[in-house]
Amino acid sequence: MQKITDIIAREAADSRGRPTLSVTVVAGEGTGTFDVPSGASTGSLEACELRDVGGGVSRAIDNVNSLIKREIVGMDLHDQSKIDAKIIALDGTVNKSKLGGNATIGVSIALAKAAAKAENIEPFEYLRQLASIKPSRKVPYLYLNYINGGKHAKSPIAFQEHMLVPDTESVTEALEMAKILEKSLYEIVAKKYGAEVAAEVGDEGGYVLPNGTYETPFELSEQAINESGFGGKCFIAADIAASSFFENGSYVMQGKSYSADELREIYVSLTKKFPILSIEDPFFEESFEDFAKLQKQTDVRIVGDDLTVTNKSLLTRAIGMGSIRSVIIKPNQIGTLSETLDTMHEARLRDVDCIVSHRSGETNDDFIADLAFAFGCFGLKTGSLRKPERVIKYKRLEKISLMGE
Ligand code: 2PG
Ligand code: MG
Repeated sequence: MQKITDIIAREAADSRGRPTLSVTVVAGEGTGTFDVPSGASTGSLEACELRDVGGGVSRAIDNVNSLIKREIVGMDLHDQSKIDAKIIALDGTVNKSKLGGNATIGVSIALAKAAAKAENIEPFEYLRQLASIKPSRKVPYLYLNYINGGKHAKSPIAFQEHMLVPDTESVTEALEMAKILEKSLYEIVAKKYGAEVAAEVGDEGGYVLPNGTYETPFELSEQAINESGFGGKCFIAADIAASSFFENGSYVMQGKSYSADELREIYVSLTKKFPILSIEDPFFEESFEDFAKLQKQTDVRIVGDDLTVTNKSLLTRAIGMGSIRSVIIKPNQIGTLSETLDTMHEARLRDVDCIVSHRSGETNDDFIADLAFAFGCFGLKTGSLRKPERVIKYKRLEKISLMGE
């Protein structure tokens, strides 16, 4: 037994410059820190991110430094599930609104990192001791977000993310391809919109288009793939984040209203035109049936994010209704590592693939790369190579994918 001797939360800044928590768990030689990320297009059933009236996180920090610390200090560092259960009980709400999901996930992941350190193993190795989850791939696909829209950029493009997904099992090769694709996309955007526009960077490091239709990002992505010589070797993936433009029962893009059926037709036509691997959150977050209708009509994998918020019961519902073939995994959506692993386990039992994801407000923490690699997840979605807090995660994935080779 290795007793936890201290837990400390401090204030840090995320990639948008907003306050967030940095939580450290200490147990002798084992010290682990997790810097908590923060979403912008959040699902309404996500774990609550506790913020002060002015947007700070002092209440969440106090909860770690007093309430949680009081309960957890003295417990065994390796009792991840017991400690998470204790935190859940201490919170006592359905959405971690008492302690704050940002406080609880901070402690929960810092704990796992400290335990890995104490054992002198990598976090991905420790994660494999905590759960056994059926792999989808040897190494996750890189979901590189190169054109930002929706709530992540000042752009009329309603769809939030347009990603390039190199079709390879080598992270090194995928990153090499990404650099070439990025250069080519830069030239395409600069030629079409000017160098100033090409220099702009959205929340996740993507280009920000000043005009165009919902089809434009797909056209530019395909052009970049072809001009880079990667035709047939690189997919396109999209996160629509449709809840962000759902108004009074319809979807409003650039002043025009669309019904769910009309939007579905748009997706089907896009999948026929472009090499699309997956479409995330194509409809409002409560529209399980619309997701299912689309999934029935296409071979392209439909992905739940705001729909499922890393919550096992919502995932079970989505699977039962045939709404999705893949699910986004974001630990801070549910608030503890044990619940995250439980949801991932359930997904793989039912043959749904997991795509581990960052948040639009990120930190330099690279834990999600370990999470995606540990269980051979289908994908790691963490922005573009144009922002350092995203690059860190891809580089970590590359490093651990090469260990033992
Ligand atoms: C998403 C995420 C990450 P946010 O919708 O998938 O890309 O965005 O963190 O703003 O919820
Ligand atoms: Mg999403």
